[in-house]
Amino acid sequence: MMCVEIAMAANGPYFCGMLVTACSIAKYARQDCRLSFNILDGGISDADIAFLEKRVRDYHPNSAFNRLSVNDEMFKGYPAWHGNKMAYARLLLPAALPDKDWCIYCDVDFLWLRDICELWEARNDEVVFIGTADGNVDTLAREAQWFSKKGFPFDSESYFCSGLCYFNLKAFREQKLIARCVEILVSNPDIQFPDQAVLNIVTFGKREIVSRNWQRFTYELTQGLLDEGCVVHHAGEIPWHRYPCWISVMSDAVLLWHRFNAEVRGISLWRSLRTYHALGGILYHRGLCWLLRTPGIRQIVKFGLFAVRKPGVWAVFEFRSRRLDWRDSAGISQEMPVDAKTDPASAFR
Ligand SMILES: [Mn+2]
Repeated sequence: MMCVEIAMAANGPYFCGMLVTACSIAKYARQDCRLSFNILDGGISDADIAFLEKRVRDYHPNSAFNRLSVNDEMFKGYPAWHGNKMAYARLLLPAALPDKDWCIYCDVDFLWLRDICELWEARNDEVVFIGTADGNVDTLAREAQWFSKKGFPFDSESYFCSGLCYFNLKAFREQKLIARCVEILVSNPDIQFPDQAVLNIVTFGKREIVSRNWQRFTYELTQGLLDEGCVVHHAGEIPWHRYPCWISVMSDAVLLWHRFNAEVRGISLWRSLRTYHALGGILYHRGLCWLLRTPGIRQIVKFGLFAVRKPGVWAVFEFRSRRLDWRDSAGISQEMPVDAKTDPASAFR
């Protein structure tokens, strides 16, 4: 039987993300394969791990768990990323899983709506790494500049986002690529996207790029993509994170995550939202999203902001509200087998 090796890393505050990511993998994976979850644990409680194992097995009984302890001390001397160093945990995988040849690593701000076994079958021993093109214009521009300043080769078509890393662990060990990553990290404290940049450097010319449906940023989501089946990455839009900024909107992609979280935890959608967000925050950020989708109000806000010479603020609004329409996303949620009494959708009906 095929056994899919999966790895994820989290500390206590990110456990809520890991739970949703792991359960979504389990839910959409076909049943005639084995799922092996390697949990890089930066401080998760035993009770949380037990709950995760139980819920994952409810979706996919043939699942196994391997808990590996990680701490920030291991990454001394590496530049910090958003205040913590758990992003580097993925660099431990070739050594932490010495008897495994391949492994799919993913961030814990993911929602899988596609069968991971299909990606597992894309293994290709000719390459050391499989990823998806990043495609974010801003990231590519910044990285192209930094790479050329440092003399590293760069190609925007194959520059990948490290939220999803499909490692050929055997090749990484044989070619000692992690040692090379560490060397680059320690000698370049001005690196902009630490783990992502070094992995792009050491795998250059030796990687395969697969369909971006294996990693779609929330701002790209459309009903068509959800129908095809894709993997959602909440980069820059963490569903359990409070963004205090007045121009933040609570997009439909965030509600989609909460809907799934509600299903996993057996609570209502509203309860899921309230666990992480203040009432005023929900009403304001969700209200803003709704207002900006109303064409007349859109025009007024746009006109007003241009009149006071703030086209940049308008651009941010437009970018953030250009996300999947809530009514369209009802299609996908109806496919989730949910008990009528715990149906998270009922909160908004
Ligand atoms: Mn992420």
